[in-house]
Amino acid sequence: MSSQTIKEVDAVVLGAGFAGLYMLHQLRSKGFSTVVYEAGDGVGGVWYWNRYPGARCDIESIYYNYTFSKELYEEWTWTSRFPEQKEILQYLNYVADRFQLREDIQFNTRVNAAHFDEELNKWLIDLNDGQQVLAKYFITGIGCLSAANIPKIEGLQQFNGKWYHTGHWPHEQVDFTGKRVGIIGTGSSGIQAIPVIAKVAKHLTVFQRTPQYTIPARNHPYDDGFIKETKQNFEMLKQAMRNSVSGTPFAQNHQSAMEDSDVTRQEVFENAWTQGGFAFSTTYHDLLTNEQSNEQAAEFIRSKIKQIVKNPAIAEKLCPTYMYGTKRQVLDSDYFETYNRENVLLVDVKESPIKKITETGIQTIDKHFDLDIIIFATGYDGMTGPLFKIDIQGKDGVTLKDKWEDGASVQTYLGLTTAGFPNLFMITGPESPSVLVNMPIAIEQHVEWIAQCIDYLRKHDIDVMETKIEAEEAWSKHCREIANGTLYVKGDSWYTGANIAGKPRSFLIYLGGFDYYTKRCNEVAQNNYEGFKLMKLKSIS
Ligand code: N01
Repeated sequence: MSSQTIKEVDAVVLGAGFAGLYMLHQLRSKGFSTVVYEAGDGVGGVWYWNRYPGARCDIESIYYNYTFSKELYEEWTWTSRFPEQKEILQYLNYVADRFQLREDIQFNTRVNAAHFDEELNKWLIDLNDGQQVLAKYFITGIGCLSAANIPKIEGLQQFNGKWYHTGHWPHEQVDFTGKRVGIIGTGSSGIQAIPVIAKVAKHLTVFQRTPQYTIPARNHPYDDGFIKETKQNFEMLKQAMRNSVSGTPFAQNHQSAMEDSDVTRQEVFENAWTQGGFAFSTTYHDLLTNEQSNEQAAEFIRSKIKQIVKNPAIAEKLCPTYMYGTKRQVLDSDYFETYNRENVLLVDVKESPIKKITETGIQTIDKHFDLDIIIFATGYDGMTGPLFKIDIQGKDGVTLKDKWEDGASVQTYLGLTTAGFPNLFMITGPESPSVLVNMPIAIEQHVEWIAQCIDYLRKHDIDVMETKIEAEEAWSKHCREIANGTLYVKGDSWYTGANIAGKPRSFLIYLGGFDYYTKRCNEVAQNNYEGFKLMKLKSIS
């Protein structure tokens, strides 16, 4: 093929969220020509798309930001403990302007395909506007949860009302006043949206398939003194987060829940419940490895649900029975309290499955529910879903989907690269710590590693970097071994792919700790990128 008319850059980055923005900043500051392609018309990634009512982060705002710039940390002031989507989006817009990133971002542009050209040793990238671009490096920053799951329910197209997915929420305000609303799904998105919509809608019907363990977020505004102290402690906080197990500066608890007496354990859980946020999940170290400990936590939350929800029959339906924490811990604001409202109805779709969507609402096997608006809070095809949406083709014409057998046999090296796909990097890819770590911190670590790696390749005149198969086999085996020692793998969740009909089951999050993971990535770099084949063009031809 001729590359004469095709635009060429050093690196193409996908997505202008936390990952893409920082990747662009890093590469540009090292002198690499870089372009970011973003499907939306603005920056923000997940925070651009998820504008549903009640959307906010479940990591505390003072930790949920970049740490690469002290100045940036000092300039930006969060207003509350758990930031609203709007505020995070404002932050990312501020970052984009502060570091003049927009000039190298092409908005409203999707990458349809990226094929590795073995003659040129470059990635040929096809955009949805028909343009093509060549890049030495192809870097995905598309997140783990960007492929929306809209269940195939018969009749959706004939519904006369409006319908939305939480992850593709319209930019204009949706007015629920006087409306009969139905919401399908009670994960993090549904649980955030339900209390907010219930306050405005005429009536809200919640179609619940699996009840959730959710903990009060106990969001509150920050006071000036706290913010000042946090900013003064920036360096300490940064180091604490970057050297931690989870990307947050919390000390790890090494105690088993079964070591405490019943009374003490109740007190520990009660304190965490009162504190709100993720404190509950860190009360004991073995909540996700020991079934007995897990059941203690689960029973505590069930007892809270029964205290809060006045109607015992509804409370019973809201009590989860799966193992605590094997789905993502949800944080809420008045979720269970919402079921005490007269205008809210809970429908258990395991008891009474949805049969179809009609012109006027939802028909379960027992009853028809008249609705003006249907909301799908039905989650995502996680981890591999966003990557499989793009036709990524490596050497010998093999696509990522083929290599990974639609997700049945995912193999990566450090969750960053995969054999047969030279010069491809995945920010927070499968088998990296990703979603079980504070994401901006996980992203920074990946971005810095990738930027340093590309810089190393340039300094050593290396044109092609490719993962050795034995390196990725060893990494994947290590990931699986750790995961199999936990209860996560027993859960039916998007972590395991069980939420998507027909998706092969696999657990693709590295659970060995962010601190260990970072150390391992650094060792690989220090050992001149062990586990990779580093090739100069002269030696290839
Ligand atoms: O999606 P989910 P989400 N019929 O997959 C149900 C992050 N996040 O968008 O459990 C009926 O968790 C499904 O039922 P079941 C966070 O990491 C973070 O809520 O599969 N129901 C479930 O109840 C989170 O974990 C934040 O049986 C159907 C729900 O839909 C991740 O995103 C906020 C169904 C989907 O829950 C995903 O959260 C929001 C069907 N056919 C999201 N299909 C914060 O930072 C699915 N369901 C706070």
